[in-house]
Amino acid sequence: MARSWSELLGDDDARPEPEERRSGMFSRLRDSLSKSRRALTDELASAAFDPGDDLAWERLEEALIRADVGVRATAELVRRLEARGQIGDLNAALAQEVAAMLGDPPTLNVGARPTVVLVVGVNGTGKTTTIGKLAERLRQHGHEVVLAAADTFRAAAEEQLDIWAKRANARFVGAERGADPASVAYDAIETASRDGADVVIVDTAGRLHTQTNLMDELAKVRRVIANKLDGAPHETLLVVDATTGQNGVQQARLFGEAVGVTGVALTKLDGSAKGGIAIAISYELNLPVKLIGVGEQLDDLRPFDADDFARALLAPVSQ
Ligand SMILES: Nc1nc2c(ncn2[C@@H]2O[C@H](COP(=O)(O)OP(=O)(O)OP(=O)(O)O)[C@@H](O)[C@H]2O)c(=O)[nH]1
Ligand SMILES: [Mg+2]
Repeated sequence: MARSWSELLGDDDARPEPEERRSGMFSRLRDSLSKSRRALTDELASAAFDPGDDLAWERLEEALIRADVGVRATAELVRRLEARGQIGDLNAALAQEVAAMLGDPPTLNVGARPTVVLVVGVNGTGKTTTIGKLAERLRQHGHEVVLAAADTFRAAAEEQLDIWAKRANARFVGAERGADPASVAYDAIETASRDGADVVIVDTAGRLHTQTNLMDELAKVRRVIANKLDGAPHETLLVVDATTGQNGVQQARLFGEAVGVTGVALTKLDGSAKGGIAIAISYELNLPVKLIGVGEQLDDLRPFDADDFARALLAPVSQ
């Protein structure tokens, strides 16, 4: 049974009216994308867009590439805009095409018991923080959560996850330092199955996508999870730091080859001018962005909404 991430996490904006709530969330998203938006729209806003002007198309392409949309996604966006003939308001037209390219709202299959979410990524991208926020939000919405500290590389990593587990009232499964990360994942699924928990989230040590032996270790974690429970992991989330720009595409490609990534959590969008990477990853690799991190607070993790993202990224600067 697939459920949307926004249904799973809800939104904790207290305003009662859905419209008002949406606009509150939207303005926060717009604020956090302000650097990315400036990088993109400063270029575009300078003159009215004339589809007959080749230079205007060139400027548009350059602006998109500079904003980390990526060469292929940029070419596709331009192709779609050209196919429109009349463009009118360029920002609005671009926002529509970006939203269409980013696709449907992301879902998580929660029919299984437990649902297993494996979280992977390069060092320091925000894996543990994202897991902590996720656990707390899932708990708030009535899901029993088990956190697995399969980052056995650093003692501090386990402590950090344990703190989040206590805060979120989630079960915590750890191991001795240096233990096999795959065995921690195994134990956590066993614990969750025994206790009837709904979701297991497996934290892993950060690693470079180019470190073959560490990528092999991750593939083993995945294999052990898959052998332990049919259909698991139900989600393999790659956490990408939005400030890294195009390297994120390469990370997604190589992690995808090693462990079959099913979705991306794009963090630190709040401090990044490279939010366009969301479009590059999802178009070039056909890999949906499912969650975005827009700060260090609990409610700064949110389900990705293509329409809101596109509008926030391309809203006129004066708004
Ligand atoms: N501004 C901002 N900071 C974030 C976001 N997500 C995470 N961080 C910060 O990024 C830093 C690293 O976060 P961690 O969760 O420890 O990253 P990690 O991927 O688990 O790191 P390793 O386990 O060492 O690979 C922390 O200071 C977080 O508070 C975000 O969306 N926005
Ligand atoms: Mg960590």
